[in-house]
Amino acid sequence: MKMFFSGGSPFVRKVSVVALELGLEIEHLPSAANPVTRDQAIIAENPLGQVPTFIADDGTVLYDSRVICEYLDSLAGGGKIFPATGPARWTALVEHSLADGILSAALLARYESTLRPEEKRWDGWMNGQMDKVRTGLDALEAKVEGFGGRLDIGTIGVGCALGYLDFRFGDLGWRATRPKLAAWFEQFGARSSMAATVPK
Ligand SMILES: N[C@@H](CCC(=O)N[C@@H](CS)C(=O)NCC(=O)O)C(=O)O
Repeated sequence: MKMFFSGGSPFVRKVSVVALELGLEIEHLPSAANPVTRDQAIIAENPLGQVPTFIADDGTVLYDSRVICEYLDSLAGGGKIFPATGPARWTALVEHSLADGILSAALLARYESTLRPEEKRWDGWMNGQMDKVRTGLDALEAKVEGFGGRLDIGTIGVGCALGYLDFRFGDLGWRATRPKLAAWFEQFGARSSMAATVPK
């Protein structure tokens, strides 16, 4: 199994954490994913040119991170990271969507401030994306007591989203008004799968 990899991508990190938790090994393929310059090696496999893009042992190409994570879970027998049925499944999937939504907004904000030429930047756009991050974090603060010691695609997604905010938005200060989320992340981030994948 191989995956186009970027050490700074929170979506790649999510796949890596799932693989580690399931005891699966994925070879890393170098990548230069970028929405402006675009990586033709990835595009040859995935027209969206994004990481993570995954190539299974039988050559099947999978994207995006949601599909790859579910595939890995199925390789490990299923129902381990994605609860198979019932309320636990829908809870985890909605948390996963919320975490990915926070990440998508944060990533768009980052592209705005690092890729877009300064004279073309639009504060309203940036503020809207960062407000999405804030309202998403507030919702997580309200939900986090329900996380308990759960390890599933919901909690892994949230852990990777918080890790990305610490990595790229260190001055956001999200912990100040979200003490329960901060306490949960302190513990969850200490898992060996999370410690082994901290972005550099
Ligand atoms: N929905 C995708 C999002 C992946 C994504 O946005 N990856 C970023 C890196 S963090 C990327 O490849 N950006 C380059 C691009 O969008 O062209 C997933 O869950 O895998």
